[in-house]
Amino acid sequence: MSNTCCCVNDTILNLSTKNLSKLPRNIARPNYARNTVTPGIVHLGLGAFCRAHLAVYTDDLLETGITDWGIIGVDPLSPAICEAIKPQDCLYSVFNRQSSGDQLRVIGSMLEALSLPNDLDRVVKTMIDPRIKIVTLTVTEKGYCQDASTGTLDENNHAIITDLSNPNIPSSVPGLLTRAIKLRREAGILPFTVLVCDNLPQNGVTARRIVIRFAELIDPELSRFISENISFPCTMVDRITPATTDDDRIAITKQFGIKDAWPVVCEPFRQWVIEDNFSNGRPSWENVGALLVDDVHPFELMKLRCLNGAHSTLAYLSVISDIETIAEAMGNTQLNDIIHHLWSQDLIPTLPPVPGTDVTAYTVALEERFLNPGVRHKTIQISSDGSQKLPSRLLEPAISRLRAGAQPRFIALAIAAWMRFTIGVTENKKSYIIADPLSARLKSIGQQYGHDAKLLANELFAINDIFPKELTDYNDFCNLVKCILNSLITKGVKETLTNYCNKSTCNK
Ligand code: CS2
Repeated sequence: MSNTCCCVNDTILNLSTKNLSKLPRNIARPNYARNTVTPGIVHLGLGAFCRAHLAVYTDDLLETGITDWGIIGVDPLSPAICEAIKPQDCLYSVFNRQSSGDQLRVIGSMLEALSLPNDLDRVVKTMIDPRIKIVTLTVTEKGYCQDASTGTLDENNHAIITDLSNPNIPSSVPGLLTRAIKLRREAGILPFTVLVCDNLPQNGVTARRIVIRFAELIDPELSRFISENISFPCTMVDRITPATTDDDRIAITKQFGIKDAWPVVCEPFRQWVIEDNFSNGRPSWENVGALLVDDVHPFELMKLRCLNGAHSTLAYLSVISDIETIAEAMGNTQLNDIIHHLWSQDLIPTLPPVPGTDVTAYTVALEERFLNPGVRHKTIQISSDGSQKLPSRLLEPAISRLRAGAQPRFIALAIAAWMRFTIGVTENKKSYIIADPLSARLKSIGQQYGHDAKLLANELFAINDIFPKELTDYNDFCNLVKCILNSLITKGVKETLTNYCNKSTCNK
């Protein structure tokens, strides 16, 4: 890889169809005729993840000569990414960062970009186009409007209440899916498959339960139709993609001589395991590296717990102790040790056998991935939405260890770190934003009780949207969390970890 700017006549090229053939030679780009590709997928959620994952697999597929699986992207939250890539003919680049040299690849599988609520009519029309056979989703955990305590639809969610009273103008993901399914059915068009690509446990099963419940509340007959005719395969999706920064945009221009309004930065690794259960056909993603299986669950548990659980643990311990990125955190000897204990003692023992996978080797590879210095994955980014993430990443494995009679000491540490995080101020007295659907409640608890570990923990443990009663009934475990929290508040992360690892604190 060359670090010198390699532009045509020293001009910086904007990304566009017209400029594709003029791009510097070290940039990979679509070799297929984009104008022959027709849409087969509507994707909801235009963030970095889908553009570095689903769209890349699909781009690989289009390279094999297949033409009927282009993607129409929809941003359900904001027009920003859509507005950025539209002038580029929906082309964007994937900036793959690795020690052997950064690589840039322009992706062509996104044919069109729309956003909500501005383009609602067009989005719905597209979703009922008979050529669309799959609706894929990356809308984050909270996008599903799930009630964490029941695992089904959160009927008190504001967007759900609005959509139930006006289902023809949906604003939520369950509302939009239900609307499109209803219109397709009325028009006699075969239903699409709903392919969830978010980090939810049993993501397809969960989304199915939520959509069926939503439909039941407006039209029980439609709800029956969904349960009998629409498949919601489960998936395990993996690629580390930090939020794009201006520094990334500048680095791309400097290294590759092009200007991309909204590139995606990611690691080289990617993995996609998909349950092979599609009601209306599917692309042959298995030809481009995806694994199509009967049961995704073991893969999903391994990834949610070992990767995402370790991420969240590192994120909370790091934000409170002013460590900015996962690479720095994993490079810190103490934190590195903690993660190894977390994997070996508290998480790996909860996993069923994962076909074709040596889980210990998986964690060895994870360590390398976390240490990738090019991927500046901010700990504050990962700290977001803890109320949605903790249950599947750390609380479920904690319960599984407790049921087995073991004390998951390192999960207790992670929970205590999250509790300390709700105080909103680092050890160096810097404030940070607590981004979470429950942020108002978490902040008010953190501010009111942050001086007292017991009170703080009691208030947080009482949020049953996060902590199931089965977990909080384990008194010794809760007391352990309180003890660690007290140490984090009074002594800080470094001293707590030293004492905790040599068992001179909270070790009864
Ligand atoms: C991260 C994930 O932000 C987070 O919570 O743990 O986005 C993680 O990077 C991806 O799941 C990796 O596939």
